[in-house]
Amino acid sequence: MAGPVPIAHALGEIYTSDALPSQTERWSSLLTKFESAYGLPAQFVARSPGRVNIIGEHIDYSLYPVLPMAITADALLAVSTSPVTPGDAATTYKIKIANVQDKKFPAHEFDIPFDAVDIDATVHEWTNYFKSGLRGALELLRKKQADGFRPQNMNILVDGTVPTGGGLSSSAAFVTASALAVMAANGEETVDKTELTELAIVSERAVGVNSGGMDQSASVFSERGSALYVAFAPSLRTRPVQFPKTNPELTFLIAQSFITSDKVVTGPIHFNLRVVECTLAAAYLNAALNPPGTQLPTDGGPLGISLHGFHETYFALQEHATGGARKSDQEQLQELVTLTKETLSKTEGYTREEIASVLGLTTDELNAKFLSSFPVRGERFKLRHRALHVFSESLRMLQFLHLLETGPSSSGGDNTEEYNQSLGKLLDETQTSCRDVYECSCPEIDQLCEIARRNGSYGSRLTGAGWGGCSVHLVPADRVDAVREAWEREYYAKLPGGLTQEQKEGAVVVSRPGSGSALFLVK
Ligand code: NG1
Ligand code: MG
Repeated sequence: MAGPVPIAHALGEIYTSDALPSQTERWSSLLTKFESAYGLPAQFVARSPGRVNIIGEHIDYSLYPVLPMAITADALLAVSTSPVTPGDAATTYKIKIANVQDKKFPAHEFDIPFDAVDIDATVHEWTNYFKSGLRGALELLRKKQADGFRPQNMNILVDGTVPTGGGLSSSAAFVTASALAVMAANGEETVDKTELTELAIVSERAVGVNSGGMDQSASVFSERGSALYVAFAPSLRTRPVQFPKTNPELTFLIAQSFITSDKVVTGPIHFNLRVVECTLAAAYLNAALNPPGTQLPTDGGPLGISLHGFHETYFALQEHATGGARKSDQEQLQELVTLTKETLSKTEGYTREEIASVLGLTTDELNAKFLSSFPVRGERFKLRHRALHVFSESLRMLQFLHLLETGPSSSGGDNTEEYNQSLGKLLDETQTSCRDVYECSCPEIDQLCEIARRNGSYGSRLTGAGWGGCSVHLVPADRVDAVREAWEREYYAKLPGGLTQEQKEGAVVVSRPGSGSALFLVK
């Protein structure tokens, strides 16, 4: 599974039996447009899908495992390359990049110096995502290839179908497809999936978001027909997880709220602030509960240390001190919920001064260490709430995974209904925790969930970062139409301003788990 990204040697191979006819048209039209834009044919297409997270929300950047799956919507980059004119005079290479939606995403030409890719994260510009993939891929290429490595010029035409700002990770699809395209353009046609994912995780941070690693992993590693278990510590590990066959079949419905939440814009009060709060909670719990001077591992979290690192350290020290047996992961998480309630007692949150004094730092030192790499705004940091969400959500993720792996019990009678309800209950509990404890839902998402449950969904919740975006619902196949119709009547029809035809068509998707990143050579 950690193997290279597959290459199809003829473009025809992507038209598998379940590909929609519209996909065939889409690919042909991309290649035709490429030729008319650049006056020569594309040499290859890099593809990466969006993802929906099934369970494990806002815990990836605390380095706890998550369970997403790839969706069919994706980012495609059609590419042709040419070498930089030889000779010592050249100091730059040329990237021409355009998008099939050229009004929304205008074309650009960049002359980029050989040695550095400049990204201005303060400007909200679609090509920043390409550049972040470019920067990461070049770092890897420089390690792999001999001295004097010079990037190729590239002509690129992008076609993305993952809605932006919608919780389905258009950004990871675009960054991983971009990185893959740059690797291929520079002669690396088999790319190690772990390397590709890790570079995409780090490079997406260049766009100004404290990204976890779930999206990039799901985009790169997913396999058709399965969800993907992704663990981050001590290092990235993935494995496909099959859904049990039940009758009626269980489907995941994805519903857009059409409330756009853009992390780059609202990060300081939403996403990036949560990352900071979780990191501060880890530091605080460590100072309060571990012996003085205990250092947490810098384990790859966006700000160095993580709640997962605290978790591991705390129990390792406990086992060592008491000589006791290792508790199960579920027991440990339950204990952490209790400890958090006792230790982080202030429900109104903590000021910088209060946190600094527990950590034995000055406020300036605290700011420099935790509050300066990404802009955040906040007077009080709700460490109790954030830690409680992370530990309880990790517990729910493990319980959900366990249910999927054991399936409905075959011992005596049919308990499918009860089984489906147990899965759904965990999803509903995630939504409650996101709404009340992590405070990342919004009234519109809450409403979509409520409508769905009333019409036959077993469990409903937001997916992705929240504050708008998408929701995911576990619905038996025979209730899909009822849920859809209820949303149409009670939610979409009432949205102020109404929906465009395109929005109507994209509002609700029945998603099948799709396959991850791939490169297609054009013959
Ligand atoms: P979205 O907003 O769907 O891209 C974000 C993070 C994920 C994860 C989820 C919350 C980025 C690129 N993605 O997803 O890593 O933390 O929120 O579970 O920041
Ligand atoms: Mg994103």
